[in-house]
Formats: sequence, structure tokens, C-alpha cells
Amino acid sequence: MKKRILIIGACGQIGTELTIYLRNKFGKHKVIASDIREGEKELMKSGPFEILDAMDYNAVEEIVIRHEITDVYLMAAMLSATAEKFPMKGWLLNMTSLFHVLNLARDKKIDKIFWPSSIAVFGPTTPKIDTPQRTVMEPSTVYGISKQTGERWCEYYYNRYGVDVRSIRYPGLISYKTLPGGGTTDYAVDIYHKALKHKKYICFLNAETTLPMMFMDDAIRATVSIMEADKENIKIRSSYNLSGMSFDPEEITESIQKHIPEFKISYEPDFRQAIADSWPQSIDDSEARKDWSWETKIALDEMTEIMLSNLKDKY
Ligand code: AKB
Repeated sequence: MKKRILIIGACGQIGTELTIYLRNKFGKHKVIASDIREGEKELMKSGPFEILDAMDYNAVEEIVIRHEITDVYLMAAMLSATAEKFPMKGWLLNMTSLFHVLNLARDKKIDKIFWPSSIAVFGPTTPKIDTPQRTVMEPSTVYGISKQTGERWCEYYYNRYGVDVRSIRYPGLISYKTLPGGGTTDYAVDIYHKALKHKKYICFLNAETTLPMMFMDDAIRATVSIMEADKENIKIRSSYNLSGMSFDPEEITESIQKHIPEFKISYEPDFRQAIADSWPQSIDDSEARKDWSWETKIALDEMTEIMLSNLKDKY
């Protein structure tokens, strides 16, 4: 079967690395990158790019048909912290873009969808340690509500129309290529930049805030493995729990201090503290391990080495 991939939101933190990975795997002309604006140079010169507003159904459909797209990765979204500032905008972007691709698949214009969910689907009443796949879910953020609702719609479209939609509940993602934008877990990327540049960092979460996190290479591997897995192995059509590592700001600081001993952290928690406090500390991803052989590879200290060695020439 001839596979042709469209990535919507290709210039974001995940989209940039996903696009490059998929182009290396399937060939650059098989992967169309799209976003509302142009992105990093490395991405722009790596293959075909279209300006696309994920909220515009006609524009998405036109690109799908013109490029004979089979698989869509919908990476455009407003993350947790920004969505708290613009609740209606966050809700509309996150839901409208999802309905557009679900409807294209229902109408047989595309074959397969990847849609990212998040640990934000969980809320203050969810068990915090080794959060199970199926548990209490009462998200208290706009972003979390949109992701949990999205999960319900994904499962509904699979059950009712047979739409082949696959999804992962991403933890906080850490990468050196593209900065995240508007998330609560963003501190875990920023801290590396500030450690190299200023040898100090003011953290917007308190020292004890343990959150589930993952290095981007693992996240990209998980994303492509769930999309390439045999259809029969995807037993969960809402979204799979996925676990990488868990740490708090003190622990990431200690990991950085192994390379930059003079590095210091201080704490000025802001509105994002309440968001982080509502999320789990660690995730049970046994269903993903069982169904599509997921395995995490990169732990905190290895990630710190990769981050610092790749960022050091920038500062
Ligand atoms: C955020 O912090 O909003 C995201 C997420 C955990 O989905 N990184």
C-alpha cells in the first residue's frame, strides 16, 4: 500500500522531530509537513511544507486530497498553561482540529490517524502513583478536559465508524531541537538552557513537584511504533498510558550538577503549580508494553548528558 503522511503542527516541539524521523524512515517526499507558520530551518529544508490552519476543514481536506494522504499525525494543540489563559481558544483548537481529521477518516479520505493525548487527562482525584490505564479521570484544566473529551471521541469514531485512530498519553517531553510552548512541564527543557547560559534557574514549580517525563527520542519511537503496529494489536482506541521517567526539580538539578557543579536552582511557583499538582507523579504503561511492545530506553542522567552536550555550543 502506498503510504503518504501529513503532519499537522509540524513546526512544534514534537512535530519538528517527528517530521525529520518519518522522512528518514519513509523518504522525504512521502511526508508532507504543515503548520500555520514556517518553522526551524532544519525542518523547512528537509522536504515538502504547506501552510495550513488546522481549524480550516476545507484547507485540510484540500491538502489531504492533493497529496493523496493516507496517514495523518495531528500534532497541533494548545498546551496546558496557555489554554488556562485562553480557555475557549484552547478548547476550540484542540477539539475542532480533531473532529476535522476524524471526519476525514470516517468519510474514507484518509486511512489512519495519530492524535496525541496527555497525562493531563488525569486530575486531582486520580491515584498519583503508577496511575493505571483505567482509573478516575476528572481533569481540572481546559487542556485536560479537551484531551479527555478527545479520547472519548476517538474511541467513539473507532466503535461507530471503524476509524483507525491511535493515541498516546504523552508525559512532559524533553528535547534540545525545538522549544516547547505553553506547557506545565516546559521547565524541564528550559532548565538545561538556563543551566548552560546563566548557571542558575528560577523554577515556576516547587522543589517537590514530581511529574512523569520522557526524552523526545523515546516519544518519537513510541509514536511511530503505535502507528506502525498491526491493527489487531491496538486494543485501546481512546489513548495508551506511556511512561518514561519521573523526577522533581531537585532531582533534575542534581543530575545537571554532575556536569555543572556551580548550577543553582531557586523556586517561585506560579499558576502552573496547581496544574502540576493535579497530575500524576508516575504512570503504569503495562498495556502499551503488552499490546505493541513498548519499552522506554532513556533515563534522567543519560538524558541530561544528551541535552547538555547538544545545547552547549548554543551558549
Ligand atoms: C503540558 O505540560 O501541557 C504538556 C503535557 C504534559 O501534555 N507537556
